[in-house]
Parts: sequence; structure tokens; C-alpha cells
Amino acid sequence: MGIVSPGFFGRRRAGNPDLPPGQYLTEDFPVLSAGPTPLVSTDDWSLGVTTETGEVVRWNWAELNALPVERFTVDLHCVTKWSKLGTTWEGVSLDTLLDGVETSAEYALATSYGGYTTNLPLEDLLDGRAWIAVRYEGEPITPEHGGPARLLVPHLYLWKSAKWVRGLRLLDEDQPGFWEGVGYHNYGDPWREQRYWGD
Ligand SMILES: Nc1nc2c(c(=O)[nH]1)N[C@H]1C(S)=C(S)[C@@H](COP(=O)(O)O)O[C@H]1N2
Ligand SMILES: [Mo]
Repeated sequence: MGIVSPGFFGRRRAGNPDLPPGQYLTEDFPVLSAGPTPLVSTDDWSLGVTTETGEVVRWNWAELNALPVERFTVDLHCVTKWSKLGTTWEGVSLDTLLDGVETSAEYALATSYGGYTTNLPLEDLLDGRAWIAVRYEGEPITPEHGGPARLLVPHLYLWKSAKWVRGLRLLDEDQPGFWEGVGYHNYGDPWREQRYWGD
């Protein structure tokens, strides 16, 4: 019989390779909103991309849904330590959306109905890593989870996934968003546990 450290098995039991450090699994879908839920009708909804030169490209609901909609399954990691694995969404990839947008900006600030903002490098929105999601588990996204449309950037902590998204500002200089401005990490990689400023 070999010598086996109990700590090794303990970690193996707890260790889910899909779970970033410090996170726990949850089956339900918590709602985290910094303010009231804005109720935005799809008749009124639009998404505007504003480039660093001030050019605006805008899609209304029908125009967004006329773009190729992808179905994708991703894991969600909230900075408050819950993770939800294997969530399935439908939405338009930011690669598709930004395809015809002329820009040399390096940063993006997502803006939401209700006033929320969050920032990230523009490249993190590209290469199949970010979507404007319009459906969750086969149904329209409920208002509390960001419907009619939310940004999803699942490789970063979930505060980067702006609910009720209404715009993307493409910027030459980084501009902190709502949580980033009060001490959350500017980038927010769950695998490097970048929760707060200085992590
Ligand atoms: N517009 C907006 N988007 C937001 C937030 C918010 O308060 N307002 N909260 C963020 C945070 S901290 C998290 S964890 C997720 C929560 O998404 P959920 O409520 O669908 O779980 O939304 C993010 N997007
Ligand atoms: Mo969060």
C-alpha cells in the first residue's frame, strides 16, 4: 500500500477542474444587480457602438436578431464566489457585430439601461469570447438577468457581463466602469483570482 496524503484526496474531492480558485458551485441562478431592474421593451431597445472618432453604429432589436445568432454553453463565475457551470445562451458574437466597425481603439466600456458601466480591453470582446445574448436556456432572458439583451464575457468575472446592455464605447484610453471605479479589479480574470484592486 502506498503512502497517500489525506490532503491530496481532500483536494481531489473538492477539485473540479472547471471551478476557478475560491469559487463554489451553485445550481440556481442568483440575481445580482446594483440597482432596480430597468424594464426595456424590445420595441424601444437598441444597441449603439460608438467608436473613438465618434462614429455610431446602431442595431435595433430586429436588426440584431437578423444577424447570425449562435448557441453557446459557458460557465459563469461571480466575484461573490458562486460559479454556475454549463449555462446555454443564444446571442450574436461580438466578432459578428464589430466586423464592419472601423476602429483602432484598444478599450471598450459597456453601458447599460439603468446606468451601469463596465470596462474591458477590446480584444477580450473578440475571438469568440463575447456575445450580446438574447436567450437563456431556450427562453428570452428575463428582466432580472438582463433581458432583453445582455453582454456575456464568461472568461472574466460576471460583473463584466453588463445586463440590459445598450452600448459599447470604443476608447483609446481605458476608463473604469461602475465596480472597477470602486475597487474591483480592472481586468477580473477568475483563474487568476483578480477580484479586487491589487489582486
Ligand atoms: N447593468 C448591470 N449589469 C450587471 C450588474 C448590474 O448591477 N447592472 N451586475 C453584475 C454582476 S456583479 C453580476 S455577478 C452579474 C449577475 O448577473 P445575474 O444577475 O444574471 O446573475 O451581472 C453583472 N451585470
Ligand atoms: Mo457579481
